[in-house]
Amino acid sequence: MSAKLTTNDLEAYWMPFTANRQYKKAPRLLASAEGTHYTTADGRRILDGTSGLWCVNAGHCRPKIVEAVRKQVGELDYAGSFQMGHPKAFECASKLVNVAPPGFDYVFFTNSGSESVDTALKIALAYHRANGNGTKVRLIGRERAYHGVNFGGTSVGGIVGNRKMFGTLLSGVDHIRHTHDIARNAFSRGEPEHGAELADDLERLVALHDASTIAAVIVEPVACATGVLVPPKGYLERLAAICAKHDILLIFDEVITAFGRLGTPFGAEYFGVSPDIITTAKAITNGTIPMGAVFVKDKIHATFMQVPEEAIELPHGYTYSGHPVACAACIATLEVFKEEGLLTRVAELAAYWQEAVHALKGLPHVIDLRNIGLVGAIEFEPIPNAPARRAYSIFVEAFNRGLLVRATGDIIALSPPLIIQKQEIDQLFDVLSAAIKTVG
Ligand code: PXG
Repeated sequence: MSAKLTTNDLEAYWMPFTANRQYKKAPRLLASAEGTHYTTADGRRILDGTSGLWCVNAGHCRPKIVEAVRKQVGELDYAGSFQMGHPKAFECASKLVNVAPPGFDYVFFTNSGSESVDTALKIALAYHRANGNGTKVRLIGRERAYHGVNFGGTSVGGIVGNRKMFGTLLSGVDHIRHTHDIARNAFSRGEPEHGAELADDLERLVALHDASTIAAVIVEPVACATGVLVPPKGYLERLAAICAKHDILLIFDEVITAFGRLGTPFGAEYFGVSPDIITTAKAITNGTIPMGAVFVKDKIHATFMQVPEEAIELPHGYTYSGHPVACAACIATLEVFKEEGLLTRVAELAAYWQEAVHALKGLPHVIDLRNIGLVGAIEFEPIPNAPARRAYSIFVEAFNRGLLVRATGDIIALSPPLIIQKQEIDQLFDVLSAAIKTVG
C-alpha cells in the first residue's frame, strides 16, 4: 500500500476540464485576488482577462459582498426551501426580478448554470404538459452550444468533445446549425452581417418532427464557451418569430450574458428579443458563492398555478436552492452592480474594447477577431496535426507574462471584469500581443 499523500500534494484532486497530468507538471496556482487582479502562489500579479470563468463581473473580493457572506454564515448558515423559507431568499428573488427584463416576474433558484439549464428544460416540458400539449416533448439545441455538463445540458449542447464519451444522452433532442461563418464574416465588429437566415434551420426541424412534438429551443444569445460566436444581425429575432409561430418555448441561456456583460442588464435586452425562459448563474453572486437562477415569463408561472392550492406545482428543486449564504451574496452583488452602474457600464466601454480587439489584426496566424460588449475572441489558424496547441501555448505564455486568458480549441476568449479601466485594457492587449508574437 502506498503511503498517504502529503496534504500539499497535487495528485488527489481530479481537476475538471483539465489535462491533469500536464497541469500537475507545471501547475498554475492562484492564491488571492483583489479587483481586476489575481496573485499567484509565488507572488506574481495576474491581470484577470476572464473574470475568473466569466463570473466575477464586479471584480474580486469586493468588501461589500465579502462582508455580507461573513455576516450571513454566522447568522443563518442553512435553511431548506422545501415547504420552508427564510427572508433572504424572498428578498433576493424580488431584487432579481427587478433587474430582469419586463415580464420575467418569477425566479427559481439553482446552484449552477448546468442546474439552471436542466431546470429550464424540465419547466418547458412540464409547461406544455400542464397546458394539455403533452406531445410537445422534443428539445432543440444548437451545434457548438455549451449548456453545462448535466445530462440535459450535455444533450442540447453541441460540442462533440463534451458529448461523445457519454453515451446516447437524452432522447428526442435535435440541433439547429451554428452561426459561425469565418468565410463570410471574418473580422466583424460586433454582430456579423451574414447569417440571419440560419434561424430558418428551425423550420427544417419543424418540417422533420412537426411542431406538435417540439417543446423548446435553447440558445446562448452569444455562444461564449465555444469561442465567442456572435449572432448575426437579425438572427435571434428571426428565431424568436419562428418559435412564437409554432408555440415552441424559446430559452435564452444567459449564464454568461446576464448581469451586464454586453452593456445591458441581460442579453435579451441587448438584442431586443424577449424569450420565454432565461437561465443564469455565475455573476449572480459575482462568483463568490455558487448560485443559479431561472427566470420565467408570467404566462409560464401562471400555467403551473392551476393545480389545487395544496398541490406542489413543480416537483423539482435542490437541497441548496435559495441557500441563505448564496442569497446574501447575490443581494450584496446586486447592490454593488447598482452603486457602480455595472449593469450598463460596458455600453460606455464597448467601443474602446472593440478597437483594442481589432488592433490585433495582422499578428501571426490570426484568422478572425470577434467582439461584443466586453467579450472578445481571437481565432488562430491551427498548427497542422496539432489542433488547439497554438491557443494553449499562447494562454500559458500570457499567464507567464501576467495575464489570464481562456483558451478553447484554437480560440482565445477574453472577458475581463466590468470594472476594468482603459489603461488596463491597453495593458491586457500589450501582454497578449507579445504572447502571440512569442508563440508565433
Ligand atoms: N450555460 C452556459 C451558457 C455557460 O456558459 C453553463 C451553462 C454551465 O454553468 P456551470 O455553472 O454549471 O459551469 C455555462 C458555463 C469557458 C467556460 O471556458 C465556460 C463555462 C464554464 C466554464 C468554462 O468558456 N460556462
